Amino acid sequence: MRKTFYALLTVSILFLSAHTARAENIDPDDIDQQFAWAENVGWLNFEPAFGSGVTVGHRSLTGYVWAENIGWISLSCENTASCDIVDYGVTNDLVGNLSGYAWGENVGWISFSCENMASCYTVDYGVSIDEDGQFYGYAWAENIGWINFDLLDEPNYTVVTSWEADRDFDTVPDIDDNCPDTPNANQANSDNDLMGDACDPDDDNDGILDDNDTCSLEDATGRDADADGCIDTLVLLSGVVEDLELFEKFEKKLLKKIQKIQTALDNGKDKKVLNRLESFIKKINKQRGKNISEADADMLIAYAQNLISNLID
Ligand SMILES: [Ca+2]
Ligand SMILES: [Ca+2]
Ligand SMILES: [Ca+2]
Ligand SMILES: [Ca+2]
Repeated sequence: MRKTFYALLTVSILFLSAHTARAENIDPDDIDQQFAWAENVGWLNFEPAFGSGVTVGHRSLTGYVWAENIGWISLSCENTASCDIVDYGVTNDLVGNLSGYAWGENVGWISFSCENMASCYTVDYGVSIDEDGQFYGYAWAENIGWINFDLLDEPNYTVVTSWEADRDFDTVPDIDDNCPDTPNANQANSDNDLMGDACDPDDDNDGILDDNDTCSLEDATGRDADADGCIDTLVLLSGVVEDLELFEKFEKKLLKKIQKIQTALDNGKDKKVLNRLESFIKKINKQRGKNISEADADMLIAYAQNLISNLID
């Protein structure tokens, strides 16, 4: 037994000498939230007073766990740059579901997920990290049985990390990220809804999707009769009329009316503007179903009414 201990100590020193300088990220609040429980060997310390401790990364865990009765447990072959010889390690799937194997010098392989051996159908187990950085679940060690992270009735005996999932690697953790799958470090969000501009199909929330929205950052809700995503304006009305492909004679009359409204507007004659808009509406209603379809008539009248509302507003 003593011999084993010294052998262990030697290996431990070798382990420690190979430690990288990565900072561990266990127990961020410094309240001893760093222990799992192995049913047959006691406490496992994820942030021991000596050694590098454990670092949780987006794709893998590195460093060593110290168990008072079984010595060091390595979480990655990277610890000793030995991946060319034996490739092993505990992996993270970017969102906190762990799998893969750790290696205990004296206890052999420790599996962090039943998926490792496709045994979930018979024995379902695994270790995960939740949004608060708390580990939960069970690992399985071939020689010492279950390692328990679910110590809920023992609040001081748990493992907590400051690592936070950030699956698009934009440095904004998933939990705060308005586009967790689209990198957008600036988090720009024009309409202040739940989706950032980078992943929001309708950046101004006016119901016209960005791809079809000529004014994708202008909320035209209720003021967009022609559904181009822009607030209706007199300047754009001539183009709207031209796009309708009306009979040439009728189109010319409407364009002339619009020109007159524009002149009144330029001269600051608001009353005249209103009267001429009303006259424009009347003209369209008169030709409804004749020189202009019902649908086009409805649209142009709604457009003119939006201009009237804008004036009154
Ligand atoms: Ca992110
Ligand atoms: Ca948005
Ligand atoms: Ca829009
Ligand atoms: Ca419009």
